[in-house]
Amino acid sequence: MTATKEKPAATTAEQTQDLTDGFHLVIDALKLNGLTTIYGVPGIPITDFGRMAQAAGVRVLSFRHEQNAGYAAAIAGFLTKKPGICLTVSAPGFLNGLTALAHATTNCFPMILISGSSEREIVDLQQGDYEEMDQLAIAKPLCKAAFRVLHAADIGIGLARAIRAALSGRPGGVYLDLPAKLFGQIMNAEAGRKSLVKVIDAAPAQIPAPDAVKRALDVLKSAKRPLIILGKGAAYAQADDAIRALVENSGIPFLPMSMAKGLLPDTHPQCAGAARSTVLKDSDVVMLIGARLNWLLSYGKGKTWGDVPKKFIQIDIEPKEMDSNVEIAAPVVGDIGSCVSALLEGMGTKWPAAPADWTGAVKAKREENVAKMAPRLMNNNSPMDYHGALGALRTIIKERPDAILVNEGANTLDLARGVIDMYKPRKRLDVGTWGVMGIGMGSAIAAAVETGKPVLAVEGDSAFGFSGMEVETICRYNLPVCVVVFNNDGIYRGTDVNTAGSDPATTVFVKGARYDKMMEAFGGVGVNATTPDELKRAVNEAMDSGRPTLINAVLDPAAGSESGRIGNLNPQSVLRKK
Ligand code: OXT
Ligand code: ADP
Ligand code: MG
Repeated sequence: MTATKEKPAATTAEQTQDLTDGFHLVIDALKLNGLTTIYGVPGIPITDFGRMAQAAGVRVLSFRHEQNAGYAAAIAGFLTKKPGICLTVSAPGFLNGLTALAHATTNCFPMILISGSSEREIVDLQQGDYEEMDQLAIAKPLCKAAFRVLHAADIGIGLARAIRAALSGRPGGVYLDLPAKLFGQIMNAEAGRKSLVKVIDAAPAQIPAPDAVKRALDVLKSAKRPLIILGKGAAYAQADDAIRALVENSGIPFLPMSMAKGLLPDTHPQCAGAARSTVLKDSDVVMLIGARLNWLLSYGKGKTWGDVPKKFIQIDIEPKEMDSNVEIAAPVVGDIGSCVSALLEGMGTKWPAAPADWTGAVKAKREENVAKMAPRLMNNNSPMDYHGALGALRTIIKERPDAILVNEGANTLDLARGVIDMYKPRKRLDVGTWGVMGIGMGSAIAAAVETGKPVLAVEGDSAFGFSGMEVETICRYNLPVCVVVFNNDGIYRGTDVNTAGSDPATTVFVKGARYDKMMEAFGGVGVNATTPDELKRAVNEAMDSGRPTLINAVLDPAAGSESGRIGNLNPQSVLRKK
């Protein structure tokens, strides 16, 4: 790469011909590794970097807040198996991006937060630099790895280390600290080119030990009531055909975790999503594929799991995950594609079908629950309740299985998860392991950018508020995103009253707010929908047109319960006056 006029240190024509600089080396290193989309917010010291990257053919999406850019990068990592790149300015921008980096790490999504930073000499002596902060030290405990590059000649290695750390083993978030001075450093262009590293085989196959595979098959064979739980690690692995073959060849009921919905269709005859409590309680052997026994699975013990003694088989790339909560009878450590293929091979063609009394019982429970819910989805009430509104959206996803569903909120999340069937892998993106409000618009933007598919974002009104300003970003890039805000005037409900004073209760918002006007303010389409029929019509129009749309879905403020389906996690005070 030859230097261009942006390079401040290059002064003569002779010098510029064979020089490069930090700006260009970072761009070239990203491109060399196929990382051609950046989500970020510009400012000192990375404004010019964004311009130059754009000029060099990198897609640079500018957000209104780094946290949303970070959530976009995190979910881009999940969708593509390449690290999503988030670019921030120093201290405050870096901190804004850090929540998303921690979220990516917690969820095992590969992401690299690249942040400009202030000058080491001044920061380390705490002499009060512009946006002074020891960013590397702060990032370290919140991500999988953190690196700083001080010399232009090390940019290639720095980025290679970041990519490998993000992708290999259990994926996660990586921090890359680039001090302002680095960008302007110049070096010989040829030497610069040679210093870049194309990362070969960043996530090498990790083949499970044959003993481990045999042990797992022995345990599985002994089962009378086997269950397969699919987690978002299984969705991330993109081993869709092998997983489907494992499920179908064994005939075992499967339970998808939230973001694994659609790996096999929720309408698949073996899907036990609608018989969740039954299969958790009554199963005797449980095979976890890319799912952890954390809070979302009640740690693998207690009331949720009932009295039937369980044996667990766990497939995971992270050896330390085994026995983290309960004993794992058959750990299978490796990447999901390799592990599932090895299991399939071991099962051969004569694997006994799962016991019919068990599969029959699961089917009966599922059908009972589906039948129980069906009439609630058909109402056309105004104001809407959750089931009426979700009944309309469920049909839309059924008719448009390629669309990506983004979902956050409390009731809006928990009820949509159950009501809206998914049909294809990696089409449901939500709050993840931490239950984060605010992933909505970042996820929607990245989903549209990375896949080119239409996106339906179903948002609680509180959840939407965390990233709502990004509707401008959606309009600016003219993305095919339809946002539906389930507006029940508040967090969980809009009916709380503060009996102790004139301030509103802590969980309620302005009554009758019109979120649709926000989208109109930026040239998108805004619709106020008061019935499920109106909602359905408006969403279909948005999905057909591909125009940025926000539908304010007017829900009954009394609809919803405290914390959705996880109200039990709220601590109770015996002293609280009712
Ligand atoms: O088997 P049983 O009988 O048990 O029945 C189950 C299934 O079998 C059945 N089912 C079905 N039946 C029929 N048909 C079908 N198709 C079907 N499918 C399933 O239904 C039941 C339930 O099934 P499910 O859902 O699978 O099972 P369950 O028991 O719920 O599973 C347990 C869990 C734990 C796995 C599941 O509940 C789960 O995944 N939960 C995730 C919960 C979560 O993460 N919530 C988000 C956090 S809540 C809270 O923290 C909020 N905050 C605070 C805050 C946060 N989070 N973040 C930040 C940055 N700041 C603050 C805030 C501010 S939520 C929130 C805003 C809320 O307000 P909004 O306005 O946004 O939202 P609204 O509430 O809508 O107003
Ligand atoms: P869920 O919330 O859906 O239950 P979790 O986030 O708890 O899922 O678990 C995902 C698991 O998947 C993590 O333990 C992670 O190590 C594992 N994982 C991620 N990618 C792979 C992969 N390619 N191969 C094997 N395991 C993986
Ligand atoms: Mg709400």
